Amino acid sequence: MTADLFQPYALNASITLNNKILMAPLTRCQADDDLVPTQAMADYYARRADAGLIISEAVIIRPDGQGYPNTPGLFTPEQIQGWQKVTSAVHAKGGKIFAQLWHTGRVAHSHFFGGPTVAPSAVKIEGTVPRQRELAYEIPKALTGEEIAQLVADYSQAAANAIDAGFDGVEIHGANAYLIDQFLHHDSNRRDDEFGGTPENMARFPLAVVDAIIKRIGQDRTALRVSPGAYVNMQGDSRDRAVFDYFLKQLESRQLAYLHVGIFDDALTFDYLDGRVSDYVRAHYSQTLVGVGSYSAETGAQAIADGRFDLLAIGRPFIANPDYVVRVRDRQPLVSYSDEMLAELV
Ligand code: FNR
Ligand code: 8K6
Repeated sequence: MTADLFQPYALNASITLNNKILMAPLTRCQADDDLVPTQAMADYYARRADAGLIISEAVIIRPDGQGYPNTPGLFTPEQIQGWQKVTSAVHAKGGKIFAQLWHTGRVAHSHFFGGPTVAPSAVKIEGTVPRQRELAYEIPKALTGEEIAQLVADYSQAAANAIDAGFDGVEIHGANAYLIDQFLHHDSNRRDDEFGGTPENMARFPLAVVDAIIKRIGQDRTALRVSPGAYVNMQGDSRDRAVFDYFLKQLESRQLAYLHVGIFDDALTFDYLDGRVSDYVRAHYSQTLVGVGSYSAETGAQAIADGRFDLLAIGRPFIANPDYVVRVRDRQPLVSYSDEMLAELV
């Protein structure tokens, strides 16, 4: 059953993956204090180069996108050079790597950049920053139309920087209740201008980011992660369904490299999506879909065989097993993941 995972897969005319196992994006908070990737990070990614595609940990596009300590950036020359070390180490071992482009929106904290935090609307989330629990989340400043246009330009520049840094492409982080996702859900988007209120308006900024990046680096190198199901830092709202129905329909014409579900456990069901997120997206989007969320190689291969998605992303098991692909291929036992493993890059 898992043999099919080891078949090559053509994302498009320019990129063919060696196998169907992707390393999911995994924030590790181990960049240096200038948010520059380190040699230890290059070694960590190189050890995982036999994944069909590595999706990098989320990378902030500009300072006010930061919501956690020591998350790497892609907006200074030093950060671009740091990533060059990572991408050349991965390429030297025959691997491929996309950069995940990130702005946390209202999940940012002014502690990291001097404030203010920005979001579609001035609605804060409850709680405190992981790893820095003394920092309570703040009421964000609602973005102006001009500031939204600047964000689109900054995403596009970060995509160009990713290509300069040697990445094979980018995955736009449109998932997990961060900035782009905040525009797509009614809980976080209360706007009454052209960026809120209707599905067309709520999808306007996300589509502008997608289109600007496609224009800059090409559709073959542009991918997107989405979370139609609200499960973290977001309240679900049945009206969100119409927003994603519209958004996914619009994405069909963009010919992205792939679309990736953002979820921790794909067994979760959502009333307003009539079931699992992956099944909802598959029913509304016909091109390459990446499934994820508490799968094993066996259950993921079964889901691919059943036509539920095309490629499998693996997260936590890849932290515990740098040689995950070889272990699955050779039927060797896996090391179980535990949260303590996050302390160190192995
Ligand atoms: C994540 N996840 C995540 N997702 C994302 O889009 N960008 C990110 O930077 C991160 N960072 C991150 C860090 C850590 C420590 C964990 C555990 C998870 C979510 C991840 O990509 C994946 O969707 C989930 O981990 C579910 O897949 P697994 O782990 O069940 O295979
Ligand atoms: C610890 C700093 C790095 C954090 C990066 C983001 C990682 C993930 C944690 C998000 C919270 C997970 C929520 C899981 C919800 C499960 C729903 C059933």
